[in-house]
Amino acid sequence: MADLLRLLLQVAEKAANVARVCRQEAPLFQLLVQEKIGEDKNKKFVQDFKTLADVVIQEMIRHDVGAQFPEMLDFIHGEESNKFENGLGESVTVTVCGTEEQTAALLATVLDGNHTAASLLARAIHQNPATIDTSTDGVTVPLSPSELGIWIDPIDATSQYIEGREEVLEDGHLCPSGLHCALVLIGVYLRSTGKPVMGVINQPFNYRDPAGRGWRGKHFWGVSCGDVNICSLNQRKFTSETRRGLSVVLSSSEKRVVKDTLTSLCGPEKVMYASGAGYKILCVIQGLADVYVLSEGSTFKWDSCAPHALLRALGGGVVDLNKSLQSSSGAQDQTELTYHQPYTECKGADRWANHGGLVAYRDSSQLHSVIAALKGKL
Ligand code: 2IP
Ligand code: CA
Ligand code: CA
Repeated sequence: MADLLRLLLQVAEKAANVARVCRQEAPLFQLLVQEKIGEDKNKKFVQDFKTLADVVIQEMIRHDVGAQFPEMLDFIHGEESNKFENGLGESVTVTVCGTEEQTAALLATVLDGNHTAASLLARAIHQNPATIDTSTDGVTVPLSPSELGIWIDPIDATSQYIEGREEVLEDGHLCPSGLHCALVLIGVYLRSTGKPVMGVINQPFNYRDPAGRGWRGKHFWGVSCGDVNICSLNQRKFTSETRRGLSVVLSSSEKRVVKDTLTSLCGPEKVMYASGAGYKILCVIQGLADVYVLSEGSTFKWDSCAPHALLRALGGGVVDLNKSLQSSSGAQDQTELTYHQPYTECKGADRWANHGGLVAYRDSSQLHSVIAALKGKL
């Protein structure tokens, strides 16, 4: 299934192109923003935004993966529903059509007849991106498409994507907010057990091209199944530098008691804050923070599946925080998040929430320190 990995890397790059095209023209971007309503609303935000870019990206990924792996088509899920309402109150189902012209015509109905915007989007959807260097040669993945399902978050950290603040990233430093927090997340899980086995993360706004040709992205991938554990990033060696103490990354909206407990455990300079659930897990993957703790059920399967697979490939993982606090045995494998079963008592997006909160880690001894510190506090 190395061909699935290569396809996901290509389609994530195409998704990143769409995300960049949508930001390039302010009037186009304004057109794309629509308020979320009803059960699909992420309760965390007073106002959450659903963009046409999100819907279009998710449908494009579904289309491209389904074309090559038809066995997977019914198991490709994502954050967005593909029903979109235009300015006239008409409901349009967004799909990727056979030709660029047909897709442009369909998108024009969502964009209230704005053919310029529709053509720009359709071109990005149907264009094959420049081949990216994926260095996946020699990777073999012992899985078959009929065993697998996919979770897509077309754009994570939408609020940062919409706000659009530009930051220059420094190597080895966590940068709390800005466009670079927006990520395309594609995670693959085993239908039978719900374990995450493959993940692709694309960061569409990693740096500005020095030749002035706009934003350039960066991609990360990982595979973890059986004896195969490979990640595009190397496992960070524990040097004296990195041993200096545990660092955590949190959401700025995290509970006081969690902030205080972890500040006592790590020291104030080792507690950092950043936007985007996906970006915070990526910080752990990159070694910019050791652990990400979230005490609320405000993330979903599509937020954690892809980065979880990369962490597993690096010897870490993502556990359910509540389950870990309750478990006496410390049997970590029992508390790892899984991706195949909905909470049937919930409705809408909440069926797929990570209700018990989470802890993302690379090193299980650091996970244990955090769990021990938080026991009895929540
Ligand atoms: C959001 C996004 C938010 C995050 C929230 C996610 O996904 O990643 O940034 O909140 O949990 O569900 P926070 O930044 O406080 O961690 P989306 O942007 O896709 O709605
Ligand atoms: Ca998200
Ligand atoms: Ca999203």
